[in-house]
Amino acid sequence: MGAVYRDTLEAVGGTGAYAWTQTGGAMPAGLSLDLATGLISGTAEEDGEFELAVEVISGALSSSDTVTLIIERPSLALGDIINHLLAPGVVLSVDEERYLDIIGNNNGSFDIGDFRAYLQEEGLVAADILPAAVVEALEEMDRSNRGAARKEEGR
Ligand SMILES: [Ca+2]
Repeated sequence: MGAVYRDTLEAVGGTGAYAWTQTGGAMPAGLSLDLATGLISGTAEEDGEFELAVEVISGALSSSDTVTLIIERPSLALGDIINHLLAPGVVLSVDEERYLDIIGNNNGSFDIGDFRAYLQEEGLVAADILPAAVVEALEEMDRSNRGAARKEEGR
């Protein structure tokens, strides 16, 4: 979850041109199958085991099979996430940051609300430990800080 995934389904024995179809199962959110190339790609936004039924057609031939995708959550240390909040871009990888954003508000960047979502998912805080107004104030502070950081970079 959070990492870019790319893998191509392969078939042999056809005419060389293959058309793929997903005939059953559910693709994890964030991933998609390119019907012309068999490429499964994207960034998974949910974990679990996903069994897909696929069919490939080439000329007069066809074949069916199942593909199992296992999506796992990265194992992160609380201390690393806190340090990353204090020094963004230093501690966690881009994939780990993306994972935290996915379980948070999925707005494309890591923020204090994503950290809160992580704490809730891990059972480290109750769902209602912070009133919504406080969370909004923290997120506004985070946005302001990012704006200030961008201005400094622009100098
Ligand atoms: Ca976010």
